[in-house]
Amino acid sequence: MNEWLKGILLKPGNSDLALGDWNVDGLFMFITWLCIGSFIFVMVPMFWWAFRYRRARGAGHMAAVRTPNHNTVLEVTWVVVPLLFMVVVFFWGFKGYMRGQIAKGNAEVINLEAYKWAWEPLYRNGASSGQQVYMDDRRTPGENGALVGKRGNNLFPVIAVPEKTPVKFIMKSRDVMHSFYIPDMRIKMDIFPNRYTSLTFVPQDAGGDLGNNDQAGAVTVTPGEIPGRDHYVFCAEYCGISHSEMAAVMRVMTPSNFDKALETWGDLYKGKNFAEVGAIVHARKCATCHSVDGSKNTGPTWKDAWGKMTPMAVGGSVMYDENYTREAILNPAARLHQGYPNQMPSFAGQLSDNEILGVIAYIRQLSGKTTDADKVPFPSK
Ligand code: HEC
Ligand SMILES: [Cu+2]
Repeated sequence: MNEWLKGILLKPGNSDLALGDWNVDGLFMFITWLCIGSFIFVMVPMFWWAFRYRRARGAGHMAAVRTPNHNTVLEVTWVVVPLLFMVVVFFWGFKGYMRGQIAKGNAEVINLEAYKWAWEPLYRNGASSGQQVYMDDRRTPGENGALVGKRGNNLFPVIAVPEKTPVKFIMKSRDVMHSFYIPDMRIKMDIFPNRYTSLTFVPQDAGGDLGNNDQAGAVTVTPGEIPGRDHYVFCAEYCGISHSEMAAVMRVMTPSNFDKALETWGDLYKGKNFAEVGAIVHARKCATCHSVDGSKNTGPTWKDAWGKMTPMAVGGSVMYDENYTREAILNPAARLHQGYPNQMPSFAGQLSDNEILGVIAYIRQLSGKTTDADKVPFPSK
């Protein structure tokens, strides 16, 4: 009965917090049964008494009868008994909370920055997420090998974690409050500007041996695909208009694949030219707002944009060239594209001059105006 109800209410858990003693799932089910029990305990007598003491047919008006208004034994009982249940819930929950706070042994420390509207992990070797995926990708290869069918609109970063190894996330926000939420890991922690929060858990299922967890059908568009099992990550704190698109994919990898991912992601631009680096920058930092296929998003598309006169919000127009692009990246509010909100964060200090040249090369390429300079190998750092 318990397993049956649990199967309806919860996805299979995939971390030590879901599976261990004092686990989140156990407490969740305890509270669920407590609610069901108290519901029955209150509702059944209530309906029974309402029926039992109903006014008899044809009885007419009755004089009110004085009823007892005080019963010490009863009152102490209904205060103390629920209190005892609450004390159990408190210590059970507190124990679970501490398990999510105190890292076990040699935890893999991962820094995580949240911002409107994306996630950026930072690993021990300086690598960030090197993969972006579409969630719920239902495309299959059609003619010419091109993918056809339905998929989501947005790209989401992959956050890699090693299986069966304690991981510790140290989190901060670049702007407003967010919340790191992975339903099937049973973790959720708020993230603040000007303050760190942390949480720790042991991911369990890189081999997929713990049941149904292939939730996000992921397709990689950036180099270095490393396999693992994917789990949804959501922001659980309303943080502005694109809050609902602030998601990521947590990929649980075998420890050796995890090391491989860090190595590849630590040197993403190796062997790439400027336009290719621009495509990587786009996938990692700009794809949530700028499409490359002509579709309108929070920001204007980059397809066929280069070299055109671009209408400005204040009237008039500006040539879409190197200087306009650079200014739009470093100081987006300076000249707004007509019909678009002032929603772009400044990337000053976050993109190197060469990366900006990469973006310029990429936008040129998307407009069919590639120059030789765009094919120059990108200097490794
Ligand atoms: C949160 C959404 C968002 C993100 C992320 C974002 N942009 Fe923008 N961007 C916009 C919006 C909205 C505009 C139009 C308003 C404006 O001109 O600032 C814009 C305008 C631009 C323009 C001017 C284009 C035009 O048609 O006028 C460029 C160039 C640009 N962004 C580059 C980038 C690059 C490069 C990145 C990633 C490093 C990026 N943007 C990330 C929202 C975003
Ligand atoms: Cu958020």
